[in-house]
Amino acid sequence: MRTSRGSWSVAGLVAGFAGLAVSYCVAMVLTTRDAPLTSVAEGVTRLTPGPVVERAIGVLGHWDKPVLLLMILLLSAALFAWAGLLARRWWWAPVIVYAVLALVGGIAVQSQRGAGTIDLLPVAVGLATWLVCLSLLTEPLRRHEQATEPGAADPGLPASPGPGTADHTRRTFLIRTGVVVAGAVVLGTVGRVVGTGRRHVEEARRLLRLPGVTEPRAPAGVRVGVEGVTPWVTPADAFYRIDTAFVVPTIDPDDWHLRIHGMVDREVMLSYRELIARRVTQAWVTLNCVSNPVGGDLIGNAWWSGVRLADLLEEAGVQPGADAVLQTSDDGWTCGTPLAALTDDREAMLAVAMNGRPLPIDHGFPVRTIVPGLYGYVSACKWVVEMKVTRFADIEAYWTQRGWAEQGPVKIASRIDVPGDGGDVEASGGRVAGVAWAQRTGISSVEISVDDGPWQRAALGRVPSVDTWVQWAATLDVEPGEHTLAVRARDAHGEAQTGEVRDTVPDGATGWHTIRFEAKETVDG
Ligand SMILES: Nc1nc2c(c(=O)[nH]1)N[C@H]1C(S)=C(S)[C@@H](COP(=O)(O)O)O[C@H]1N2
Ligand SMILES: [Mo]
Repeated sequence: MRTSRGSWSVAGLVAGFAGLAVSYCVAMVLTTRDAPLTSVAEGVTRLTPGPVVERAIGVLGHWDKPVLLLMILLLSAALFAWAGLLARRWWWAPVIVYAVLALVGGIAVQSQRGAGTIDLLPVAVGLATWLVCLSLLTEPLRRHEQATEPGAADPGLPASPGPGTADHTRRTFLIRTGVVVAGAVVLGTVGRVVGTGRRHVEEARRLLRLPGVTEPRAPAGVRVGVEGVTPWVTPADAFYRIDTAFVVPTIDPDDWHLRIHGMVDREVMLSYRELIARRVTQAWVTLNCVSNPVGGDLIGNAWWSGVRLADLLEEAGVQPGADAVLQTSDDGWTCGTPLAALTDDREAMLAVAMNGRPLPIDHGFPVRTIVPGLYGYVSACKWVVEMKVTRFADIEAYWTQRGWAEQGPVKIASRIDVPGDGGDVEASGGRVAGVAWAQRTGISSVEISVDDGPWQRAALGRVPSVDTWVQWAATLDVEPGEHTLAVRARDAHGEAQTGEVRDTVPDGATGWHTIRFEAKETVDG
């Protein structure tokens, strides 16, 4: 008995749809963006002449998109089945079919607005799934054919295979098909649930109106006016992102609650509506990550709007002996924040908006904590849902369990933005610039040194408070050729940024940012 052509096309179909399901799931988990198949549909719509699209919409009405998706699915099904059939003769033939399909998917994904390399991941994972599943499913079919084909058997062995072999390979094929189908259904469903939740919350976020939240207006004089220096205000979509969430929590504001408990006189339970009905506080605060290496870019400056934590904690009535607040995120991440930082006069807040808009989901929507002067890992809890007033002696938090320091005050630091490492500058009159920060204390001066020479003062931009970074700029006058440039800052207490080189673990890197550059007679442009 030979295997039927049917089994081979079923293998192709099942492997094909498993790949689509996996790519869909990965796309939903990764981003809000459409799955590759949907991107292809959008690409087809974009490439179709306008009048044809209009006619189709005229005939199909709201059904134009489902019908197009269905047509693409049917075409894919035919190609998948064909790939399965081809596999019977030439193992490499389906690889070509899949490669072409993946290429089409990849191009469609990349042609979307704002697409990045990461958007190719669903396509790549889908392609890998096709190859693995197809070989899994066709392997028993191949064995079956070899076992049952006369003459194919090893001449040294008895001519006819044992009676169980054909049954055995068929059973293997059926079991594997079942497993692949079940896996695809599960992953497809997971993708759907994740994707729907995210879209729903995106919609809720878009419709929010936050009273008292104003547009970010950078104060006068913050910019030093050197081209290439990091913008003083970091747009939300350029703001660094650090979290441990594989799937970002998507919380409908109507479902959000914050519980303040532990060593307090009265537990506080707060809904989102109650939170945004309170008095809004707003501040420019520069947030940075303890894992930021010297010269790194895990730092950003934004206009945050929210509710002061000092007031909320006062209402709860903090009991004597407490020195910490254990914050918990909706995704289970925790951090321990010094109580004093949440109750003194700094603008420690439950932030609901970033740069005048509701927080982006990735940055903690609907509510996160912002505490000026502390690294994010001990303070800036995104998707915060619980605050327990407690003692450091009694708690451990996510990163402190993993070797990072319990306390995480931001260290004095400075960075060269212009020129970039290895860049060119005009030897005489060329401008160099960057940023420096010492949140809570403020920067009093920034100095640069060329080739380890004497330190020279840079000019500083203005700042609205001690809690933001400051831009600096200086003018060079050096011989043409290769040089190094180093920068160091001093805080408002007169403490100088240390040149001692230390790693980010356990409480933040130190050392002077130093780059190489080439001084030229003239730089074009
Ligand atoms: N829920 C949650 N909040 C978190 C984290 C996290 O992993 N999960 N990471 C923290 C760290 S280490 C930093 S530096 C900041 C980064 O905030 P951002 O992603 O908005 O820039 O968030 C903090 N809040
Ligand atoms: Mo961080």
